[in-house]
Amino acid sequence: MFGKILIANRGEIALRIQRACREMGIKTVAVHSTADADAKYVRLADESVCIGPAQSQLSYLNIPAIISAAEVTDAEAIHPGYGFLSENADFAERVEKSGFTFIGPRAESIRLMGDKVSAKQAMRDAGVPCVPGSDGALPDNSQDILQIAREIGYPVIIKAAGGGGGRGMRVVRTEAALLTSVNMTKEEARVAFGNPTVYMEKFLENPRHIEIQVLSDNFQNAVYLGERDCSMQRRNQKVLEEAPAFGISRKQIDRLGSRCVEACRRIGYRGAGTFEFLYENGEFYFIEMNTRVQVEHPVTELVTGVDIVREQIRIAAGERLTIKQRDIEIRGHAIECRINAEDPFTFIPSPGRVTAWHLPGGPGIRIDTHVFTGYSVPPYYDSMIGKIIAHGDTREQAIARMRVALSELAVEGIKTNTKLHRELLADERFFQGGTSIHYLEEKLRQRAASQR
Ligand code: MV4
Repeated sequence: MFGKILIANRGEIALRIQRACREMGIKTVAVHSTADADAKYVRLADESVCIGPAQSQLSYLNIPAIISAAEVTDAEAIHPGYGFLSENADFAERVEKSGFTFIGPRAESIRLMGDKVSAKQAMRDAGVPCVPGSDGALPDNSQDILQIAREIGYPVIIKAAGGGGGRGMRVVRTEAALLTSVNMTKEEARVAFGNPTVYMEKFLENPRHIEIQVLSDNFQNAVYLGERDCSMQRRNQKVLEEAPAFGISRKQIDRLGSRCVEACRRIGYRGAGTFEFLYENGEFYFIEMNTRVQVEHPVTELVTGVDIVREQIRIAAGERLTIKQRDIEIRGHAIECRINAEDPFTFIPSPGRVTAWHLPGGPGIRIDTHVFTGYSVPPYYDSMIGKIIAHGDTREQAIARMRVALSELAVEGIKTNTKLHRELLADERFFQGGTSIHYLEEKLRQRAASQR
């Protein structure tokens, strides 16, 4: 096992990773920008290194500074967390070439999944169900593009190979709009991702976003830890996640999970990963794979009892998965609310000093946050400042516990989206379960209209 790990991230996930390390008896190195010098995870780390100014580009995305920090502190491995450099194949490669272990998949797997065309091809070859669409990249010839769209049937969606997470996409509803839309998406993709490659899919009008969590070791052992429903989102930012997904049978998840595990073995995947699917009319369609630990990993931890970050570290250290698929059971239900420092109506970020911070507690409540009374939320990074996760025997109990938790949460000095969460937890359609990826935005439109 590693003696010392450098955590190349900030905020709640830096603290989450640090806790896993400390539990395992591993020393930690925190790296931080000047804006995060007084952060809790910096204080609690065995060592810390300032890697640059507030701006992410010069600190948390500064590859040479992070590798130098690992060198001067004699760290053996680097955990990238989520966001920042976590899905940067060049970073993973440079970490390994510098003699450190990257706590994540091989650079080759990150690259494969980073290109959405190659990712989809690999998954299709491995028997994972995909959205019907072009076989790979769209050709240059206009007649061929028109023909592909006719075969798929309108509406279609044009997506950039270099995109993902909702960036570089365009819905096309008529043949008249197709070629212009393809060219515009290509041009935007060339500018944004340095890669003009685009592909085409059938556009699914009202799906849910269901994802499968996997863990895979270096010895062809892989397991799936069930699914999460992440449909409650606004502008591709998840707001609330839950596990398991309401109304989807275990049998169907088991079939899908087995395909994901098989795909992991085929591509020699290592570490934690998430297969993202759209779910519509009882069918799953693969869209993307994330090669990192995700923000919403705690809901899976609470329903499976598996410590995902600990497993990431064990796998990176070359240990075998000790968990067998038959040992994994889904126990009860978990819901996560992401707490953001933002206005609950305009969603404008609200950085600043937290003058009061009262957290909920009690049975089935987990809080992942780096915030404390007196902490200043810096304006330079993502507005998420913590997560409340509620677990119960049933979805109803998890909801009841989350409602109590949200009623106890008291934050002063900055605005948070707590009010939005309270409204959501009181929402009849949410209570029924199974709402689509468009539900929250529709609800927010109605809320805005009723304000006028
Ligand atoms: C889609 C889709 C409908 N049909 N693909 C957006 C994020 C990126 N991961 C893929 N996305 C979508 N792809 C087809 N063929 C709708 C979305 C989509 C979406 C997906 C998941 C979660 C939230 C979303 C919000 C808007 C659109």
